[in-house]
Amino acid sequence: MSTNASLFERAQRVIPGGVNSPVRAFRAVGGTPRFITRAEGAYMWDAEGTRYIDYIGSWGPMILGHGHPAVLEAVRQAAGEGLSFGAPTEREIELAEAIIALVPSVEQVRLVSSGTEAGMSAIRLARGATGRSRIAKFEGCYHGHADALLVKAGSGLATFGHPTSAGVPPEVVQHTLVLEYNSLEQLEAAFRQHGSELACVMIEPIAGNMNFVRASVPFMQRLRELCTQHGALLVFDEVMTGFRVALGGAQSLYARAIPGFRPDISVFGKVIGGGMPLAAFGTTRDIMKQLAPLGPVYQAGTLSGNPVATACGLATLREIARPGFFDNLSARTRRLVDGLAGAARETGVTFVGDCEGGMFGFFFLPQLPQHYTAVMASDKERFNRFFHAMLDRGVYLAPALYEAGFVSAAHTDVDVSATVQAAREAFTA
Ligand code: KE4
Repeated sequence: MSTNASLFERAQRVIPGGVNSPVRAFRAVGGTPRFITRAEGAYMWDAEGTRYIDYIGSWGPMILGHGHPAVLEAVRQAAGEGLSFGAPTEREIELAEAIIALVPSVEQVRLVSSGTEAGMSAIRLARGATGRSRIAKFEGCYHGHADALLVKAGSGLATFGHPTSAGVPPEVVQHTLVLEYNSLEQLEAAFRQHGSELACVMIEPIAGNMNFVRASVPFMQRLRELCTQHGALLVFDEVMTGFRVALGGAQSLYARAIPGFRPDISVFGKVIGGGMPLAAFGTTRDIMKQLAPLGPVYQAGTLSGNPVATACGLATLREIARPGFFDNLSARTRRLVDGLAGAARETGVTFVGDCEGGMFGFFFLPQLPQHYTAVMASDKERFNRFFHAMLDRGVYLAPALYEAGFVSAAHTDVDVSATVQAAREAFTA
């Protein structure tokens, strides 16, 4: 039988870092990544036969748990009819209709194959629709690896960014402004200086790429006002939060707090593919008519709207739209976070957690951080020890302190209790 270590050694010979996405390599937490052989419900098994309670869920898509019968049946049926046609199908219409029915701000969607592709296309659409080049994002938010978005804050207030990755020419990110998340001061300054030049402002409404940081309601309200006032489009990156924190995504939560709130463009991924390569971006019909073949903004994809992926996504959306689904998921996720906080109190560990729907995060900090600098002040070594102590106890958390966690409908209260018990031990490991 292959071990995780032997597989990792072999993988590194033929795949950079042994992985097809960097975070999987465990470099942030150290140790050997687990090579997963199969998953079912709330569990995954690695190459050595060890079972884990899975709080990654493929980084969000597996909201139903692994191997949901209705999803597997839909995929089997679709696969038998054909894997890919490169021609339109009725199922793409059905998935578009399902997304639009759940998200009032969206009148039309374009299906693509990854969150990166959706975010990149949303930026291009915003630039094409406004005729403006400059964009703004927030430090700590990740919107996929399109060049224009691999950027870190410039020095000083509201200055244009510098590349965070080699291979991204500085001129590609010179139009990208990077602001501090939840900073009204920087928001006001940015719009004072550049408001008329901004095509869009892109934000993770709940930043799962900073573990779990909420944009405050006053901040979001002001962002919406300034975008409207200056003609910049507000792009909600709901790749992680969409159909995960609520059936209508994070925007439905802000619409409850801010009357009439809606973003201009929404980006989706993860859950809408149910574990298969599928993402989407959408907005009003008026803006979407800028897209080829109707308008001048080009965007395309060989496997966009793939018939098997759309079957998987549709079956997933049908299940999460069932009455009570999010009530149950939210309650179970809340029980997990409260249980972890209780175990931390019992063991005298500084800990704070938060959750929304089936998404959660926690920090070894006295209070919830509001921005990237505060998140990165979290005790990294302590997190890494905790991560491995939990992994050794059969609980698979996100292998990085800046990543969120995910609960599925397949997680039971027994799983939550087992996780809390493991944490009680792991906090003092
Ligand atoms: P993908 O291209 O990985 O499908 O989506 C990019 C993306 C866009 N927007 C948000 C808010 C995202 O969280 C992501 C991807 N999330 C990461 C986890 N933080 C995926 C895991 C990985 O990179 O392997």
